[in-house]
Amino acid sequence: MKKSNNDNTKEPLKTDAGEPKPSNQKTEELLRDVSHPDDQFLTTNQGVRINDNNNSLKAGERGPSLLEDFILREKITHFDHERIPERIVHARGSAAHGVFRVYESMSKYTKAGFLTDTSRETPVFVRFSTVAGSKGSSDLARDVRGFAVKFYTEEGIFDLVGNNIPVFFIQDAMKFPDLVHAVKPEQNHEMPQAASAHDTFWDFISLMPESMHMIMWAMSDRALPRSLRMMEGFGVHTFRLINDKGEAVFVKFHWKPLLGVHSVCWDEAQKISGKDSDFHRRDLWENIEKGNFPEWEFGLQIIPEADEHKYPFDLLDPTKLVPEELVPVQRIGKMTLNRNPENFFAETEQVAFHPGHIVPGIDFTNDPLLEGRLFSYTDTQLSRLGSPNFHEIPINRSIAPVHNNQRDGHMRQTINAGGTNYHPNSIGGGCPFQAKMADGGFVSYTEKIDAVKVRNRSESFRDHFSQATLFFHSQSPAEQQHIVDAFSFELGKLERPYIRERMVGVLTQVDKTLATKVAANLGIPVPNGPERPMNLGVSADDKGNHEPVSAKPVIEKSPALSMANTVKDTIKTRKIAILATNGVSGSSLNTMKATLQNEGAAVKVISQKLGSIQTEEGGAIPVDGSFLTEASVVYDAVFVAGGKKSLSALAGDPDALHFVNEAYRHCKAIGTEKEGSDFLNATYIGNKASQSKAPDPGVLIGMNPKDFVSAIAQHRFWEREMARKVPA
Ligand code: HDD
Repeated sequence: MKKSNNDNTKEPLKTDAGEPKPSNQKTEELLRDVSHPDDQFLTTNQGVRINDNNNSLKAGERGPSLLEDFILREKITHFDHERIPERIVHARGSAAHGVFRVYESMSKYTKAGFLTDTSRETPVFVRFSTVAGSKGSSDLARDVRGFAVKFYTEEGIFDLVGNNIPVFFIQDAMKFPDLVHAVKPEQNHEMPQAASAHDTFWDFISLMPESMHMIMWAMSDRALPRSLRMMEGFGVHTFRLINDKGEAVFVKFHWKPLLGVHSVCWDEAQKISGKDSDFHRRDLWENIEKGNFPEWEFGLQIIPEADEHKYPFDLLDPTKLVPEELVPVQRIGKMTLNRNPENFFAETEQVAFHPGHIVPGIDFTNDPLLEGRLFSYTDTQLSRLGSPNFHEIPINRSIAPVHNNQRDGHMRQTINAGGTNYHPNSIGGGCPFQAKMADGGFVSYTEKIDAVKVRNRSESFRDHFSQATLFFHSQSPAEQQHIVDAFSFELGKLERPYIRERMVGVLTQVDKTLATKVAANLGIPVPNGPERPMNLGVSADDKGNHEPVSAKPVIEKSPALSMANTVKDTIKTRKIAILATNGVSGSSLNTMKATLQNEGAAVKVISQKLGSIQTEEGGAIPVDGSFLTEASVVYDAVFVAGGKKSLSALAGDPDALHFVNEAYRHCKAIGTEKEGSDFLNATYIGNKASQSKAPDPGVLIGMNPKDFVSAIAQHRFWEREMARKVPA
C-alpha cells in the first residue's frame, strides 16, 4: 500500500543500523535522547511541539485545571472518540497484507488483468474473522470464519468477501437480519457471547430448513480451525467471468491452503479460549513475523452457460455447492500473505469490503443473497466508518487512479482542483471522460431478463436436505462423531425442550442415524419426522407450497468435503512441546529439537519453571515456557525427552502428567525415548485399563525422530477417541 503523508504512518524510531530501538534501552537514555530526528518530537495534531506530556495546566500546583489547556483537551477529546462501532457481524478479525499472482493467463474466460497477466503481482489485504462474537471475543468460538480478500488491481478494487464454508444459512438477503439477530446474544440479557448454543439461534434454525446444509458444516470441525492459515476459503455465490469478446461462464471461487485444512476438537477449542483467546490472531501474526508466509492457491470451478440447468440444484442457490467431483477446481494462481499490518485500527478495523467491488471481467449472478449484499455493505460502512469517503482511508484506496465528480462529505481527503464537478462539461475539457469498453470501461453483462415482478422463491430452491446429507455421508467416522457431539452440545444447552425436539425432527431429514444418536444424547425419543409446516421462513398462505423436498443426491459421497483427505505430509509451522527438567538427556532433547526444527516446526522446551535446566551430560538448556504459562492445547504434539532423572521428576509432577494426558485426549502425537515408558505408565496412556488391544499409532516410544515427524504430519489421531474412552 502507498503511504500517506500523514505523520501517523511514519516509520518507528530506528537506530543507525536501521533496527527499531531496543526496548531495553536505559530509561535515562530514553528520556535524554537527543538523537531523535526533528519529526519525532511529540506534537499536537496541529503540529505544535509539546513540552510536557505529563501534567495538565493548573492555576497553581494544587489548584484547578484550566480550560485554556488546549493540549489536554485535544488529547482527551481524541481519546474519547477512539472507538467506532464494531462490525455488526464479523467484528472479531485479524488481517495481513500479501500478493497474488496468476500462474497462467485465464484470458479464455476473463479479461480481468490480475487473472490474465502472469507478470503482475497484485497486492492484497486479507481479513479473517469470526461472525457472531464481539470484537474482543475468543478466536476459538464455534463459528463460520470470514475470509475476505481485497485485491488492489490495476483496474480497481476487487473484493472477494467469502467464508471458510462454501454455502450459506439462507437463500435470500431478506432473512439476514433475522439470522443475525437469532445468533447474536439474546436481546434481553446479552448472553451468550460468541456462541450459537442458545435458544434463539436454534429456534430460528429449526424453522428454517434451508439452513440445514450450512448447519452441518457449522457443527463440523470446519467451525474450529487449527489456524487461519489452514482454512479453505470460498466465494460462496456463483459469479460470472467475462472475456474480452463479452462471453460469460459461471464461476465458483476457492482458496486452497498449501498447509492443508486442519481443525481442533471442541474440548480443545473451549480450553484454548481460556488459555489464549487470541490463538488464531497470534498464530497468524507470529508466523508472518517469522517469515512463514501463509499461502493459498486460488481455484476456479468453471461452469459453461450451457450447463446452467444441468444439475439438480440451482447455481443461484447459495445453500448449494458444486461438488468438486463434478466440476474440478482448477488451481490458477497463488496468494501469499507476507506482511503484518502496522496499525490494527487503521488497517484491520477500517478496511471496508464489499461484494459489489468488482472489476471488468467479473460480474454478478442473480443469486438473491448476493443481490441483497450488494446494497448492504456500502450502507454498513456509512454508519461504521461514518462517511461516504471511506474509500479514501489508506487501506481502502484503489491503486488505480480515481477521477469522478463526487465531492465533499465528512472527512474528505482529496483536494479536487479546477472549476468543474459535473459531466458533461466543456470548461474542464470534458474531464473526466467515460471509458469505452476497449479502454477498460466496466460494462455489465447483458443478461436477458424477461420476467414478472414477484416476491417469491424459485421452485428450484426447494431441496434443503440432499447436500446436507451428502456432506454428512462424505465425512470420516470421527468427523461424523464430532458432528453428533456438536449437535448434542448445542441442543443440550437449550432451555426450551420443544426447540430441541423440533430440531431433531428436522435432522431426521438429513440422516436418520445422526438424528437417532443426537436424540439419544439428549434423552428424547427420535421423532418420526419434522413438524409441519416446516418452512415458516418461506411459506406464506397465498404463495403455494414451499415445503422442502430432498432431491436425490447427485453423488453419494464427495471426498473433497472431508478434512481426513487433506494435506498430511508436512509439519511446517506446527507447535511442538518438549517436556523436560533437570537431568534431561541433552542429546535426546537436542536431537529431537533439531529434527523438528529442520522440518519447519516451532519447538518449545517446557519445564516446571523458567530459566534453564541442567542436562545429565552437565550442560544447560534454556527453558522457553513453564507449566504455569503453557498448556498442551496450544501445541500440536508433545515429546517427553529422555534422561532418567528428568523423566522420574516429571512422572511425579501433576502438571506434566496433565499436559500429556490432555494432549492424548486431543488425539495428538506423543513421543518419548525407550526409557520414557515409566513416565507414560504414570499417565493415562500407560493405564492398562484404558488400552484397547490395537496399539495407538500416535504414541511413539523409542522411535526414530523422523517417524515422530510423520506422526505429527497426520495432524491428529481422531480414531483414538473411537477406540478408547479418553479422560478430560
Ligand atoms: Fe456479510 C461482513 C461474508 C452474507 C452483510 N460478510 C462480512 C464479512 C465477511 C462476510 C467475510 C467481513 C468482512 C470484513 O472482514 O470486514 N456475508 C459473507 C458471506 C455471505 C454474507 C460469505 C454469504 C454468502 N452479509 C451477508 C448478507 C448480508 C451481509 C446476506 C446482508 C444482506 N456482511 C454484511 C454486513 C457486514 C458483513 C453487515 C458487516 C461489516 C461489513 O459488512 O463491512 O454488511
